[in-house]
Amino acid sequence: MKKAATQATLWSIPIQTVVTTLAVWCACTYATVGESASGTAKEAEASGKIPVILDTDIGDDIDDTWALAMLLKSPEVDIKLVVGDQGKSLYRARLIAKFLETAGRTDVPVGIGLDPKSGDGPQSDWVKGYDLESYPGKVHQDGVKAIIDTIMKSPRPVTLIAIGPVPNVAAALRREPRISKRARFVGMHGSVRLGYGGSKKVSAEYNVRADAKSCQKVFTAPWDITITPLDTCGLVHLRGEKYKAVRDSKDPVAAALIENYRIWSKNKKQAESRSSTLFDTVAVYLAFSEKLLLMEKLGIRVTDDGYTVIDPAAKTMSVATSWKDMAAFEDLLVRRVTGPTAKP
Ligand SMILES: [Ca+2]
Repeated sequence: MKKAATQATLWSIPIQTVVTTLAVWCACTYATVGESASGTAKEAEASGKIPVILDTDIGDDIDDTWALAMLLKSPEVDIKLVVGDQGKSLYRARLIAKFLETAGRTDVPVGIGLDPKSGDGPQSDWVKGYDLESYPGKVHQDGVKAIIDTIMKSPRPVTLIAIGPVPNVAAALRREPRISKRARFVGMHGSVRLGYGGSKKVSAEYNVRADAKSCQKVFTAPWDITITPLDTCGLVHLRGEKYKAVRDSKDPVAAALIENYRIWSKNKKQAESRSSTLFDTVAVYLAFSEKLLLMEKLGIRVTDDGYTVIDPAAKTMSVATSWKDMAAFEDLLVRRVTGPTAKP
């Protein structure tokens, strides 16, 4: 714990310098884009879309599949890459690729995360017989390199959305520390004042606890960090008419999502009446808006056993600590998931 606090203190010294550097870099980048941009950059600027990378442990909890569906339906973002994280990398890459293909978005590259071991999980029946080599788009064998290259080559700052443990992101920072000056980090991580299920007892939240060392690396890097801890993301479910609207939607992405949920769910009855907790969808929302949430600037320190502790000496980040309007978020989620897939 002491070590983490020391690291945070060390980082706190150059933060002003980093902020200034980032501001100058952004200004320069936008000037370059405005003056002599390529067609692609010009289009991106004209559309105003936010370049994003999704780093996901899709294939364990089902909420990542909901998050990917929401991301694909969000016109505010330009999806540059989706990478599987935290082991089982081929299983995760196949899930991502088949889901993107279902959405008609094979323009989106897929990255294979670290530790390319075999192994599968509760959605493996959905990708049974699916060959990753048949994916018409780009598949990066080295997902960490793909994260680095995507960020370093982007003419605009990239938003890196992480919705699982973060070994890929920590490895990317070790290989190329400059990514922290060209990207901002948005994560579903931690438990600040509430634990699982709205409990008053904080938890060592899974995405942090599963690889606390990597989370410490990511949470002390000199980039802009925004997180949704359990305090907000741990409260989101769809029930009643809201859930039925997704369950009965004829949209191919919504249908694939529900098919995955039925395969994943141990409680078949539940899959017909309500969603599980949809933690990761809130991180997707924070990539393009904060309107429905109360955001606080807090110093957050990650302990070795996976807790996220408020510590004024630690790096300050934007933390979604409570909802202004969770019902409006649920309505938006339903509209997005059942609505049209966003165009590239
Ligand atoms: Ca996840």
